Amino acid sequence: MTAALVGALRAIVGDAHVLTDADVRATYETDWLQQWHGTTPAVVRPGSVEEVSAVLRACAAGGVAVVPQGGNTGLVGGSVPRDGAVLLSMQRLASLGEVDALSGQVTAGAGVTIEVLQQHARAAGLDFAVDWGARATATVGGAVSTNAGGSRVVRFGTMRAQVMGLQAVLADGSVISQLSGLAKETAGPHLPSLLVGSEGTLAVVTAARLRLVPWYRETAAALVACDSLIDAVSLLPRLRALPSLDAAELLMPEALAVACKYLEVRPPIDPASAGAFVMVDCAAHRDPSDELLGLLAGEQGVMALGPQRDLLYKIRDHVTIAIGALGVPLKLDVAVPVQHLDRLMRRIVAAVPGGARLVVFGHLAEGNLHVNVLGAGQAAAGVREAVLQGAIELGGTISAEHGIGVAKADWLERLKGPAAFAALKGIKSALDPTNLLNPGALFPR
Ligand code: 2HG
Ligand code: ZN
Repeated sequence: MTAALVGALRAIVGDAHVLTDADVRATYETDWLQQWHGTTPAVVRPGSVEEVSAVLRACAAGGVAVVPQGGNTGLVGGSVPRDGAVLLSMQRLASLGEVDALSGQVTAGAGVTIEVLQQHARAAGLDFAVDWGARATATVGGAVSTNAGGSRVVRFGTMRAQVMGLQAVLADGSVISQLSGLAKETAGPHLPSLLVGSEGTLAVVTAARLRLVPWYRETAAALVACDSLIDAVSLLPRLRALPSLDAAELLMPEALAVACKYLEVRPPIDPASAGAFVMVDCAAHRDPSDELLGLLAGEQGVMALGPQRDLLYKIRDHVTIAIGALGVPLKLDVAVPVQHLDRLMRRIVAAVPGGARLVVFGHLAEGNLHVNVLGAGQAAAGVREAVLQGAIELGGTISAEHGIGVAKADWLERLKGPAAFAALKGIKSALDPTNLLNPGALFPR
């Protein structure tokens, strides 16, 4: 990167927002779990869509690629800089529009954190539906770019279902903006939908028009102890029949144990006493405890209200951090049609070598398993192959909610098949012919 380009970037965003000191860059160059590392000549922090546009034009003119980054809570290396690319931090695009009660929507800058967005919606009596443990740091732009999921997908769908429109900057610096939030529009292909899940490879998302949902203040949760994963899956029809069902999370015994140990709390149920645990959460305008009690009749489990429910969520939210405290795991995020979940789990268990530690948890209703293997050593590549291939063979996916990033770029064609992959590559080269945007992520080099 030339001094002239650094000078041009400083002129666009201001000296204070082009970070070149190694110490200051360091937090942007490694992900939060220390899984991915890279270096960038400069972290650039634009404060407006116009600045993003000018930065992309300057980088294109200088022939330097750009890696966009939100809260840096990604798990697949998609927002960690590589190969001399400029790191485009989106955190300063943190403006939040007023909640529009008529449409039940809000416009949020890409750098708004999920937690701030939720608080903003709740102040207006509404809620933002996508939620997961990294809410305090993860941003709207990152959630859009990875089509984030989390625990409430069973009720409200993924990020894709919340995005009513987007503003984004294309590789040539032009701005596309569709933020009026029309719930109905059949005027050709929907560009915002194309950008959801595109991991910053087709455009840089600068703002999103988002659907809000009712804020259900009455809640009741339960931890159900099942004999096996098959028993956990067979709970689903009864869970789905609960009008207030808000989450159905899966904790395999090791995940429950690891999180409780990390938090130094007594597990609500002895992890060794069951084959799988389902954390059920219900939320409604009226107390859903009776509904949940009805489900629990005949099941082994504990009801968790108020502070106990908070503790259940705390345990669930800390599994990732608890695993990270034990080492850098092999981390995979796969999903299969729920009827095949047990078959997938058997393949996973069979692939993990003796001596390695397998921690599995995830989102039961979507057949989504988070596979974490500690101490796989030389066997890691084989485990990865078996798990990803297993998911594909069972009709599933190699990424349910974390994205492809650089971690699984070499698998995208295997998942999609040649025709779909060629179509995706055609879209990429039409929108970003010089491969300026996040090269190496999503599409293999
Ligand atoms: C979650 O569900 C996240 O908590 C992280 O998707 C999953 O650490 C993981 O494997
Ligand atoms: Zn998850």
